[in-house]
Amino acid sequence: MRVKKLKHAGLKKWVEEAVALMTPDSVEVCDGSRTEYVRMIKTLVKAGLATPLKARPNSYLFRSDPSDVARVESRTIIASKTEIEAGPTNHWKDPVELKATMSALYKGCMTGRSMYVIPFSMGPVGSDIAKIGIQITDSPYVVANMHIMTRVGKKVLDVLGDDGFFVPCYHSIGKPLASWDSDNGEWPCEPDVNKKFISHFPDTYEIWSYGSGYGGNALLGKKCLALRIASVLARDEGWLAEHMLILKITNPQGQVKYITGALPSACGKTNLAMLLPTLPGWKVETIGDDIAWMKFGPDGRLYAINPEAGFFGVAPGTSDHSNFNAMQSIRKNTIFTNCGLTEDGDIWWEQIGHGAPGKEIIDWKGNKKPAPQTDKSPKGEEIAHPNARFTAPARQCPCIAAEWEDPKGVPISAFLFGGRRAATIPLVNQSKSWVHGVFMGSITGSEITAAALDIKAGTVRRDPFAMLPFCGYNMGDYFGHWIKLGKKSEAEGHGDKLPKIFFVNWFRKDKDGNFMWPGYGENSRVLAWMFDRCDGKDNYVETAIGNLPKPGAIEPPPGVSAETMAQLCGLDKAGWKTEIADIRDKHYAQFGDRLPKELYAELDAIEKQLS
Ligand code: SAT
Ligand code: MN
Repeated sequence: MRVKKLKHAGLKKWVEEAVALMTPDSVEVCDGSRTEYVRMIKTLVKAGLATPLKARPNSYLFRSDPSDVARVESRTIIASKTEIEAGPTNHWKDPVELKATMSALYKGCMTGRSMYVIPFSMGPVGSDIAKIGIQITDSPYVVANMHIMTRVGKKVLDVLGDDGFFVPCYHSIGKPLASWDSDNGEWPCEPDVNKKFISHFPDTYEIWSYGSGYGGNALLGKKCLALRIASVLARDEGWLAEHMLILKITNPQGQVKYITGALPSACGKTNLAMLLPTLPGWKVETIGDDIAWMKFGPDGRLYAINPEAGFFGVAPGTSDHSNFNAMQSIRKNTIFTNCGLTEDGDIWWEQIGHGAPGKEIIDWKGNKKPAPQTDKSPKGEEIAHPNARFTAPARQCPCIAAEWEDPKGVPISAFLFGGRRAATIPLVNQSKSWVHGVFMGSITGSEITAAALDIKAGTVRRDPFAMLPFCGYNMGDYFGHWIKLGKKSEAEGHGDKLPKIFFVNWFRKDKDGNFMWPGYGENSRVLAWMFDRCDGKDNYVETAIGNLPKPGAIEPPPGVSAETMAQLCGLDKAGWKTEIADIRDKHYAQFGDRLPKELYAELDAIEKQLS
């Protein structure tokens, strides 16, 4: 479609301004069709950027530039009017200055390339909870990925109408081409990190990204729109935009509940969303693996949608053992980035569960290496980049729930938070109240050292609500927003319908440094306990830190003794005293008077009960 044909005057003007600034050779409005996808891929194969995979139908491997392999948090900016609005956990720049700097970079940046205008919906098209974004990009790789990760095309423009709201998203890889040139197999980007910008303008709900073609830097629907800008929209409009998986759980009696969960990276969030329960008769299905948008319904319950349409998952570590359903999801129609390429035309990565076939393999940098016999590589010599990714349609997941695209969303019974904590934090703990649950979310974090005997208080990297790099405004205010929503629901007489809140920790270690809990499918035992808690079952003991499982309430998995269970589910008073001090002095202190007083009250109350 041509820009001239755009019905939305604001959109048309915005695109025309971008064209004048970025001077692409041609412009096209994307329709989201299969033909368009195929055309993007053909362009990418011709430019030497995509390798078709013999072993997987309609699947392609890309290798990015070594300077462009992950989100760049140091260049991710929240450009609110004042620095305090961005808060202590974000990078801030003055919006006027930043726009001037970036406009200079955008000038002529698409010369020699096509500009694609991508109308996309985050969430089922037309859902009350969904939002529309329009991304301008010069990367066909981004277009193809957006086709998988979001809903793209004319139907989105139809919903937008001639005056609907959209989040404008500028994106350029920052690599103009001479008219006679092509990418010649070299991933185009701006290699100078100081010229990369992932900018957010929360006051005008705008996103401007420059210099990177990778992941969250470039697929602007995901972290930029669905979390950073959406968290601001959610604050302004009274809902929640969260870095949470959404799962459906069915008990042996056929009763269903929906749970959302926030875990920092490297805690197995995608694995949990696609878990295969070991508990007989229980079933887990997936609604989403990364982001949840939640709004209160007229009945006072909180309804969640998955704003995404695909999985952008970390490849290394994914195997039939760790995540069978993810492995099934990526058998076809999948884009792989920075994985190894085997002699038989398949992808390979560390901890995929087997060595690589044949004699040689091509690593993520394009170099030939001996094919690994096992699925491990020495650190620094990985075949796949540690942040190698797969982009796969969610509908290909064998355990995707039938209602995953229901525009109404699914009613949420529980939230869970968690982190990687070798000591102190119990296997599962239920909050005593909404505010106590917000407290739990606010102290979420993981240990930064894996060395078992080296764990001291203060080595925890707090990642509140797993939102640290994804909150579009002051995180103290964000905690306040959570508290406010709970209070409003209680004031309206719906307090009993608020989701119950839990904190989990699958990663406790014993004194020899061994994991005490087997994790993976056995986590279904913990989900089952939570399920019963939501129904008010008397399966808990009240303690200073929250409601812990009654002895025997969670049947130990094979190989876990009753003593270990008692330790996993017990209250470590001394550990918690240190924890409380760490939260007060190192974590909460940074937010100054923006930290809601209710959270200090929770801290004081726990401290008092512990002494
Ligand atoms: O690259 S993304 O931001 O989409 C994924 C991640 O870092 O969590
Ligand atoms: Mn994520």
